[in-house]
Amino acid sequence: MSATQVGIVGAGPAGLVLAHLLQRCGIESVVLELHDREYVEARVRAGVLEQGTADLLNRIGVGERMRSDGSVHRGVNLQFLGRRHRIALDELTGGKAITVYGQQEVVKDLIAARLAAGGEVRFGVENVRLEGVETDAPVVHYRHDGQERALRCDVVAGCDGFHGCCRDAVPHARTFEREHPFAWLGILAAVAPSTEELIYAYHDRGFALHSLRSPELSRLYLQVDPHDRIESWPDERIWEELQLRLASEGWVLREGPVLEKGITALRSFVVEPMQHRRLFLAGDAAHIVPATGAKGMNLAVADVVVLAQALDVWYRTGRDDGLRAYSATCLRRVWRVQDFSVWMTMLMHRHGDAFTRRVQEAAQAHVCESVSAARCLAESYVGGATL
Ligand code: RFL
Ligand code: PHB
Repeated sequence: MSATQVGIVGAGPAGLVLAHLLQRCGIESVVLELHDREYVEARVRAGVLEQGTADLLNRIGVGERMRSDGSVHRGVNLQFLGRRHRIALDELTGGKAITVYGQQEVVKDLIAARLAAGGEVRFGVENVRLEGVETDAPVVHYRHDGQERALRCDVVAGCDGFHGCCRDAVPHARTFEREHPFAWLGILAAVAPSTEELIYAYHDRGFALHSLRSPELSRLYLQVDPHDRIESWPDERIWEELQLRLASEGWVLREGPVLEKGITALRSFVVEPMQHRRLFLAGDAAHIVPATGAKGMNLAVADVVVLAQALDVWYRTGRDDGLRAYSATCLRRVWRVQDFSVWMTMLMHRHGDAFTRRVQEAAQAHVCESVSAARCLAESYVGGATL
């Protein structure tokens, strides 16, 4: 049996950032990942980093490519029935901004830095099972290279995403869940973005979003029915729908080859508590927010910052109050972000009856007309302080 101080299950943003933060405090860890490195590095997901997340990546020394290839956005556009309204993030928040940089690029940077520093990431592990998380010596069992292996640790960090196994090891957990009646069809297209800043568009035919990845790559989304299948969305239909929903006078949406496409349900999910004795859940393993607020990866990073600080104090002084407060500390941010993400979702998607739509239109007008409403949106969008 091998041993380490912190066994980390999952090499997504949560697991990899945690490994870096611990290494900086001199705490050893091993990361166990189900998929191979190529798969993890190619998975197209989030794109928006809050100011605090970008600052943290810079602080831990993995921000070089983000600074050169990512782009800092000082505003976002909301579009209601063809009329575009810019939210000046920096002016409304005292100088804060977001950074647009693909999650898979963040993951590549984290893996490269981890391996360069001599840290361990075991890719392609199967059948992970946790034993003894209620004791002082939990063990992570797994299969690797056809052999049964075991990793003894002081603490296990469950960073294995929404479909992982660690959450099941929290007994008496309470889950809170809402399936929103929409899904997002997302595409990555080989075409220069038609906009410098994101466009969130509300339209009679449904929501659409124009995001970016690089000077040659655009990322776009459409609200679709959660039961829709990707086969019923050939590329021509996707572009046709994007043209309709994003249309604005004097503006042209450029089209290009679709490199990747998929449908993801919009879901809200929270598990309480996020810990059980020596097991701590972080990121999507503990909570999912609908993508409209662009918060999932940022929340994952915020959790592991709290965990790393608590572990640092525990190892240095033996004080465990930070660890005991872990779940409560994280859940305060999680529910605030859930509130913002659900609000943004309801503001921007086509849903409900005629009454709901009138209320929605009033909320849209309020954001455009009231500086304090716009500031509230901007502050939530750029995110709070990451400890
Ligand atoms: P991840 O990234 O899912 O990583 C979990 C890792 O654990 C592995 N794993 C296991 N490993 C070992 N044993 C097992 N049994 C395992 N089971 C799973 C998985 O292979 C994986 O490598 O979770 P993490 O680290 O918590 O990070 C969360 C983020 O990935 C997620 O919240 C975001 O992608 C959400 N999200 C967005 N977040 C943002 O902050 N900004 C955005 O702009 C944004 N846009 C999005 C999004 C998510 C989307 N989709 C596809 C769900 C847009 C979309 C369309
Ligand atoms: C993305 O670029 O993938 C993205 C941007 C904003 C969102 C969600 C996803 O709200």
